[in-house]
Amino acid sequence: MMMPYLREVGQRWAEGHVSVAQEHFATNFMHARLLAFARGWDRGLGPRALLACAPGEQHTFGLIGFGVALHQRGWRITYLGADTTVAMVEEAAAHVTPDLVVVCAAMRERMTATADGLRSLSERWPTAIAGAGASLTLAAELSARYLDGDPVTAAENVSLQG
Ligand code: B12
Repeated sequence: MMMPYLREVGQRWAEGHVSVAQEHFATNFMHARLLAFARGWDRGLGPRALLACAPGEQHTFGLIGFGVALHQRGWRITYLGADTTVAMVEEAAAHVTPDLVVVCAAMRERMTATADGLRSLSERWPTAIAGAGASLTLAAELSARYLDGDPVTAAENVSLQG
């Protein structure tokens, strides 16, 4: 419900119908609403996913939506949020021993800038990349899994395939 709305805001913003202030208001509002759905998502007995945006990446909505959808399917979520270094992901992974690490970016450069780190991350932990900056080709280069499609469909696939 919120994802198409955001696209519309972005579109209208790009076309000049929405001011930067309105767009900031809308995104901050949306961020707070999405995180309200996320309450308690680290609890439970199911498998654990560790979620992070790539270094420099501020687009968190897709990742939060994915976390909410995955928690609804019984997974526990550890969420590191925007602009996360691979070292931070490694440190968190050592603490929570995730069943899946997901790194997300809207732009490909954010992934490739940290390619070596992501490659060594995926040697240690089951790692997937997602978002518009990810692709099947890039995932293959990083020896990672690619989460195709929208966050809800991807959560469904992960929970079905493990
Ligand atoms: C909200 C927003 C912001 C917010 C983000 C707030 C937040 N906490 O997330 C703020 C204001 C911070 C922001 C900043 C910027 N943004 Co912005 N933003 C958007 C906007 C309006 C919506 C993005 C969004 O969340 N959509 C909802 C998600 C779910 O949909 P989606 O992005 O289309 O993703 C699809 C898939 O990629 C996938 N997906 C996405 N994430 C994930 C995660 C998982 C796990 C999975 C499985 C799938 C998945 O699911 C979606 C549906 O298929 C878009 C405009 C638009 N029309 O999309 C621009 C947009 C993404 N932003 C853009 C840009 C350029 C920027 C800035 C560089 C602007 C600037 N000059 O400062 C900065 C960069 C910040 C940074 N360092 O990362 C561009 C990106 C263009 C590109 N790809 O190169 C867009 C497309 C706007 C545009 N038309 O130019 N932005």
